Amino acid sequence: MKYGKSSQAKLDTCDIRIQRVMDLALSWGLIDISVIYGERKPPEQFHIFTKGRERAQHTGKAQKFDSLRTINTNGEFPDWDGLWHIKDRSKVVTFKDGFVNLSTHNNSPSLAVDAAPFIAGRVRYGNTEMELKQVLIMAGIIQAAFKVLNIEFTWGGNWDGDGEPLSDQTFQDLLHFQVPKEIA
Ligand SMILES: [Ca+2]
Repeated sequence: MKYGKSSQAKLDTCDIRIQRVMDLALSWGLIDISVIYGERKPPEQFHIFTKGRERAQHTGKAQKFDSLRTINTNGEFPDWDGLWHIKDRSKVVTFKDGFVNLSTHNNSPSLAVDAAPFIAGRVRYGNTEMELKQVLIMAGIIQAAFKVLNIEFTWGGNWDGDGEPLSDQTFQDLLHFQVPKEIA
Protein backbone atom coordinates (compact mmCIF):
# COMPACT_ATOMS: atom_id res chain seq x y z
CA MET A 1 0.00 0.00 0.00
CA LYS A 2 1.03 3.55 -0.73
CA TYR A 3 -0.35 6.89 0.41
CA GLY A 4 -2.35 8.86 -2.12
CA LYS A 5 -0.86 12.07 -3.46
CA SER A 6 -2.88 14.35 -1.16
CA SER A 7 -2.22 12.16 1.88
CA GLN A 8 1.50 12.04 1.16
CA ALA A 9 1.66 15.83 0.78
CA LYS A 10 0.01 16.24 4.19
CA LEU A 11 2.22 13.59 5.77
CA ASP A 12 5.26 15.45 4.44
CA THR A 13 4.31 18.41 6.66
CA CYS A 14 4.54 16.21 9.77
CA ASP A 15 7.39 15.61 12.19
CA ILE A 16 9.73 12.89 10.93
CA ARG A 17 8.71 10.61 13.84
CA ILE A 18 5.10 10.70 12.62
CA GLN A 19 6.17 10.04 9.05
CA ARG A 20 8.11 6.95 10.10
CA VAL A 21 5.19 5.65 12.13
CA MET A 22 2.61 6.23 9.42
CA ASP A 23 4.85 4.61 6.79
CA LEU A 24 5.27 1.54 8.99
CA ALA A 25 1.55 1.33 9.80
CA LEU A 26 0.61 1.41 6.13
CA SER A 27 3.38 -1.01 5.12
CA TRP A 28 1.73 -3.79 7.12
CA GLY A 29 -1.10 -3.73 4.59
CA LEU A 30 -3.78 -4.33 7.23
CA ILE A 31 -5.82 -1.26 6.39
CA ASP A 32 -5.57 1.55 3.85
CA ILE A 33 -5.15 4.97 5.42
CA SER A 34 -5.79 8.56 4.35
CA VAL A 35 -4.04 11.47 5.99
CA ILE A 36 -6.64 14.14 6.75
CA TYR A 37 -4.42 16.75 8.36
CA GLY A 38 -0.76 17.39 8.96
CA GLU A 39 0.23 20.97 9.56
CA ARG A 40 -2.54 23.57 9.69
CA LYS A 41 -1.86 27.26 9.16
CA PRO A 42 -3.57 29.63 11.65
CA PRO A 43 -6.56 30.61 9.44
CA GLU A 44 -7.30 26.95 8.72
CA GLN A 45 -7.06 26.10 12.41
CA PHE A 46 -9.38 28.98 13.23
CA HIS A 47 -11.90 27.83 10.65
CA ILE A 48 -11.98 24.42 12.33
CA PHE A 49 -12.22 26.10 15.75
CA THR A 50 -15.46 27.81 14.67
CA LYS A 51 -17.17 24.45 14.09
CA GLY A 52 -19.83 23.96 16.73
CA ARG A 53 -19.31 27.52 17.96
CA GLU A 54 -20.92 30.85 17.27
CA ARG A 55 -19.76 34.36 17.64
CA ALA A 56 -21.12 35.96 20.76
CA GLN A 57 -22.55 39.43 20.83
CA HIS A 58 -20.70 41.87 23.00
CA THR A 59 -23.31 42.08 25.72
CA GLY A 60 -20.99 42.66 28.60
CA LYS A 61 -22.18 39.36 29.99
CA ALA A 62 -19.77 37.33 27.93
CA GLN A 63 -18.34 35.52 30.91
CA LYS A 64 -21.51 33.49 31.32
CA PHE A 65 -20.74 31.45 28.20
CA ASP A 66 -18.83 28.22 28.58
CA SER A 67 -15.43 27.96 26.96
CA LEU A 68 -15.61 31.56 25.92
CA ARG A 69 -12.49 32.96 24.40
CA THR A 70 -11.36 36.50 24.01
CA ILE A 71 -9.03 36.71 21.10
CA ASN A 72 -6.86 39.59 20.08
CA THR A 73 -6.60 39.84 16.37
CA ASN A 74 -3.84 41.42 14.37
CA GLY A 75 -6.06 41.49 11.34
CA GLU A 76 -4.85 38.08 10.28
CA PHE A 77 -8.29 36.59 10.02
CA PRO A 78 -11.12 38.64 8.54
CA ASP A 79 -14.29 37.62 10.34
CA TRP A 80 -12.80 37.62 13.75
CA ASP A 81 -13.14 40.14 16.49
CA GLY A 82 -13.00 37.93 19.43
CA LEU A 83 -15.81 36.21 21.24
CA TRP A 84 -16.86 32.68 20.40
CA HIS A 85 -18.78 30.23 22.48
CA ILE A 86 -19.92 26.68 22.06
CA LYS A 87 -23.31 26.27 20.46
CA ASP A 88 -23.28 22.56 19.63
CA ARG A 89 -20.75 20.54 21.62
CA SER A 90 -21.14 17.50 19.35
CA LYS A 91 -19.75 19.53 16.43
CA VAL A 92 -16.74 20.89 18.28
CA VAL A 93 -13.55 19.39 16.87
CA THR A 94 -10.89 21.45 18.60
CA PHE A 95 -10.32 23.78 21.54
CA LYS A 96 -7.39 25.51 19.86
CA ASP A 97 -8.01 28.66 17.84
CA GLY A 98 -4.67 28.65 16.02
CA PHE A 99 -3.67 32.18 16.98
CA VAL A 100 -3.69 32.45 20.77
CA ASN A 101 -4.00 28.81 21.67
CA LEU A 102 -1.96 26.69 19.33
CA SER A 103 -2.73 23.15 18.30
CA THR A 104 -0.07 20.51 17.84
CA HIS A 105 -1.10 20.82 14.16
CA ASN A 106 0.08 24.46 14.14
CA ASN A 107 3.71 23.53 14.69
CA SER A 108 6.03 23.41 11.68
CA PRO A 109 6.62 20.55 11.12
CA SER A 110 3.33 19.34 12.54
CA LEU A 111 3.50 17.47 15.84
CA ALA A 112 0.18 15.81 15.04
CA VAL A 113 -1.47 13.83 12.30
CA ASP A 114 -5.14 13.13 11.73
CA ALA A 115 -5.73 9.94 9.79
CA ALA A 116 -8.74 7.89 8.75
CA PRO A 117 -9.33 4.53 7.06
CA PHE A 118 -9.70 4.65 3.29
CA ILE A 119 -11.95 1.76 2.32
CA ALA A 120 -13.66 0.97 -0.98
CA GLY A 121 -12.82 4.36 -2.39
CA ARG A 122 -13.99 6.48 0.53
CA VAL A 123 -12.50 8.02 3.63
CA ARG A 124 -14.25 6.61 6.71
CA TYR A 125 -14.48 9.20 9.44
CA GLY A 126 -16.29 6.96 11.88
CA ASN A 127 -19.76 8.42 11.54
CA THR A 128 -21.49 5.05 11.34
CA GLU A 129 -21.12 2.03 13.58
CA MET A 130 -19.19 0.18 10.89
CA GLU A 131 -16.92 3.11 10.16
CA LEU A 132 -16.27 3.61 13.85
CA LYS A 133 -15.05 0.02 14.09
CA GLN A 134 -12.79 0.63 11.11
CA VAL A 135 -11.41 3.79 12.73
CA LEU A 136 -10.63 1.89 15.93
CA ILE A 137 -8.90 -0.89 14.02
CA MET A 138 -6.75 1.73 12.28
CA ALA A 139 -6.01 3.41 15.61
CA GLY A 140 -4.82 0.12 17.06
CA ILE A 141 -2.50 -0.44 14.13
CA ILE A 142 -1.04 3.08 14.29
CA GLN A 143 -0.51 2.79 18.05
CA ALA A 144 1.28 -0.50 17.49
CA ALA A 145 3.56 1.21 14.95
CA PHE A 146 4.44 3.88 17.53
CA LYS A 147 5.30 1.16 20.03
CA VAL A 148 7.38 -0.87 17.56
CA LEU A 149 9.44 2.23 16.75
CA ASN A 150 9.57 3.17 20.45
CA ILE A 151 8.25 6.67 19.75
CA GLU A 152 6.37 8.48 22.49
CA PHE A 153 2.87 9.53 21.43
CA THR A 154 -0.63 10.48 22.50
CA TRP A 155 -3.79 9.22 20.81
CA GLY A 156 -7.00 11.25 21.02
CA GLY A 157 -8.90 8.12 22.01
CA ASN A 158 -6.84 7.78 25.19
CA TRP A 159 -5.50 11.20 26.15
CA ASP A 160 -4.08 10.10 29.51
CA GLY A 161 -2.28 7.12 27.96
CA ASP A 162 -3.47 4.65 30.56
CA GLY A 163 -4.87 1.20 29.77
CA GLU A 164 -8.38 2.53 29.33
CA PRO A 165 -9.34 4.01 25.97
CA LEU A 166 -12.55 6.04 25.41
CA SER A 167 -14.49 5.37 28.60
CA ASP A 168 -12.52 7.62 30.96
CA GLN A 169 -12.62 10.76 28.80
CA THR A 170 -15.21 13.08 27.28
CA PHE A 171 -13.47 14.59 24.26
CA GLN A 172 -12.89 11.81 21.73
CA ASP A 173 -10.52 12.63 18.87
CA LEU A 174 -10.08 9.19 17.40
CA LEU A 175 -8.30 10.27 14.22
CA HIS A 176 -5.67 12.28 16.08
CA PHE A 177 -2.15 11.20 17.02
CA GLN A 178 0.54 13.50 18.35
CA VAL A 179 4.14 13.44 19.48
CA PRO A 180 5.75 15.63 22.16
CA LYS A 181 7.91 18.54 21.15
CA GLU A 182 11.49 17.37 20.98
CA ILE A 183 13.77 18.76 23.65
CA ALA A 184 16.67 20.53 21.95
CA1 LIG B 1 -7.70 6.65 29.27
